[in-house]
Amino acid sequence: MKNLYLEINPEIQQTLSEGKPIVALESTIISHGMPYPENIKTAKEVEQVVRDNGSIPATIAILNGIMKVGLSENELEFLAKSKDIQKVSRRDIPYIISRKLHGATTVAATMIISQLAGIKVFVTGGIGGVHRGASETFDISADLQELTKTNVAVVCAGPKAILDIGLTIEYLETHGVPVIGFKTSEMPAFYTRTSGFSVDFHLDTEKEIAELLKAKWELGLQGGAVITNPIPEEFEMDKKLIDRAIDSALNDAERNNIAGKNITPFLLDSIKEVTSGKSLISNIELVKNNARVGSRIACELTSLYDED
Ligand code: PSU
Ligand code: MN
Repeated sequence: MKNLYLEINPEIQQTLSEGKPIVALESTIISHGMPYPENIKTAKEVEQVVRDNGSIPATIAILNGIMKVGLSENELEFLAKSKDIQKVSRRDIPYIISRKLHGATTVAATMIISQLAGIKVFVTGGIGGVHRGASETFDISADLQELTKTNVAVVCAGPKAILDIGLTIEYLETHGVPVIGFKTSEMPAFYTRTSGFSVDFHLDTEKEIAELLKAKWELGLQGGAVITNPIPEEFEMDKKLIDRAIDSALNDAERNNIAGKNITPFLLDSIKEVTSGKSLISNIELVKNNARVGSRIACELTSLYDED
């Protein structure tokens, strides 16, 4: 049956039917993760990096209540500029659709829509996780739950250090989500290449990662995988600077009573201010780096399925 809520653009439709590689991209990072015009510039560049590495990019969002897979330049521009775009996670999808509103999709929502479209690899900057102080606030991103049940691999630069990385790892372990380090044994922390925590599995090639994913899904082991790809050294931030920025951002958030879905965008913006824009540059570069690796993983995965 045709899904009337889902619209896949012709290029993606064609690529899907040919069984060629596709990489999904999220839109919260555009609407709520970066300011204009850096957001639109980055969105376009990231799509280009995906193409340059062999896959077709499918940026995902909800527009006028329709889940769109693959956006036009005008649609990207709209997401980057308009103030009318809500941040949409799993919980928010039915409301945004039934009210025919616009939504930028988080990691969780983008995974759901990717799976509906038949896309297996998804690239973002950082995943949500267990927030610091979660034992009091219960603030655990819906991204983690999604990874336990939706069969999409997420390529990221690790959880941001604004989170409790140790608890995020514990949560993923409990729920059986493999965390892979691409060419690293240490969990990267978004702005920095290290965190002091280990990943579960260190793999050095995109092909090995594709083989792990294929084995997981052929065995019917439900859920995704987190592929962590450290920020390139030249764009890594000074640990002291970023730690100070995070502490100040967290204090700011508390003083302003920011909670729920507003906290991640608030912290990102506050960190950008405190680091005089340095964090934004790192953020842009790490997403492009993830796009390169994700695109190659998608290619390897397609070749593995072609061999069957
Ligand atoms: N990490 C970033 N930039 C972002 C986000 C995470 O570096 O914009 C977004 C992603 O869309 C992620 C969401 O899914 O924040 C998590 O929000 P929450 O913690 O409210 O679930
Ligand atoms: Mn939250």
